[in-house]
Amino acid sequence: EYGIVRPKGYNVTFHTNPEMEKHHFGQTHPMKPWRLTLSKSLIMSYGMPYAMNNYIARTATYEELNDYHSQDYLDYLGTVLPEPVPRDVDGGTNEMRFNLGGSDCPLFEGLYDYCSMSAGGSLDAARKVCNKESDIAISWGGGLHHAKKMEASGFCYINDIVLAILQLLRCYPRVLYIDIDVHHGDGVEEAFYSTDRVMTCSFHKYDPVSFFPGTGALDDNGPKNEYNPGAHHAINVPLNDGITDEQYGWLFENVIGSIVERFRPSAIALQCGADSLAGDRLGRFNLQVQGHGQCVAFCKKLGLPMILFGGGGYTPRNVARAWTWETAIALGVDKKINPVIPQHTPWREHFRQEELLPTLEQILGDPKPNKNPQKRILEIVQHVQEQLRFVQH
Ligand code: ZL4
Ligand code: CA
Ligand code: ZN
Repeated sequence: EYGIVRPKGYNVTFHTNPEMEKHHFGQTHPMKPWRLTLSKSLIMSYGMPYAMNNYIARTATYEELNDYHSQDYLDYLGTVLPEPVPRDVDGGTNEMRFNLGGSDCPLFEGLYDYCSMSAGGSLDAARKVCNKESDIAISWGGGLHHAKKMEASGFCYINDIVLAILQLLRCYPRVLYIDIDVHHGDGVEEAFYSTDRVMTCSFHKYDPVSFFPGTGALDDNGPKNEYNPGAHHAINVPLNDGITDEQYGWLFENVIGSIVERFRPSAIALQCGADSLAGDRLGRFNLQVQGHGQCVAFCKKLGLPMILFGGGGYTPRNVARAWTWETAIALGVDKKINPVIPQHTPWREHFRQEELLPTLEQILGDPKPNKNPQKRILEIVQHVQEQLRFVQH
């Protein structure tokens, strides 16, 4: 009666590399790879590994990274050392060229290994989905959506998502990329700006002046010219501080519902950045674990092969809660299928935060005033539907 039941005829694969989690960006840097360890131990404590196939991710090879990233960038990434001594003129120039070594993208011990493990997990996930060995493949160590072909950006050095989608395109005609990280998924959008085989859709806090990366306006829909098949294949949902589960869920279902109807994707890549949760150190939204997970549940119901990526998330206990809940959703949280996965957010054993309530309705952080008028929410859906009229298929 107890114990996790493996859903019949349905495979979830889980891709991690425990070595990745040991890397450090530096004492006070917000990106903490150990949040992956916290998430995994919570997932394990519910016995979820019994319900899925678990793989230690390979490290991606140079050639695999080179499927998107340029050789001179990779060569430099592979040789930089984290010593804080003054560099020669050449080294300094390359760091500027590739945006490496600043406070957002520091050079740390084992940087190249860290990057190839993150990419390895997402590539393994994509391959399992490609050869139909996996219905939902999970890579919580991936989701690094800001990295560019020749440049690091916003804590991201290698764009594992782009690499995984390139893999999916070998076996699926059309891929829908969805991004619920609080930041704009600019790197993935840029990579597929000129193809109609990938549609990208990011939901994010948008403020061109004061919120990173400053791109992703409602009318940023891909370069519009008659020679570009990728025009109208970038969808952006710019939001303001304090959006709630109700508003976000309504928007998500309308926007993604309309996209799926029009674009008819054959696979989904979903970036589940947990910095869109309330109480995140860098985030601005008011989403609860329930609302964040609802997006995963909605995508699962579409019945398409899917990869779940991690991403941002800077309050580790909340990251672990969300990704644990979303792993459970991938497995099917229906009590009849998985009687031991509780319908509430776990807390007691893992977080000694007495003030937090043990229910999903718990408030993860101080709620922010909601600066998203209902009128604007409707305007966004209307704009998206107008864009989609240009999309063939
Ligand atoms: C930090 O405390 O907005 C980095 C970054 C390092 C340690 C000590 C250095 C103190 C917040 C952020 C100086 C920090 C100055 N340390 C950081 C324009 C900025 C230039 C850099 O979730 N300063 C840049 C990037 C964003 C900027 C967000 C989200 C990734 C993802 C996917 C990337 N960059 C202003 C900030 C700290 C730091 C404290 C920080 N950086 C907050 N927001 C940014 O989408 C994984
Ligand atoms: Ca986003
Ligand atoms: Zn983010």
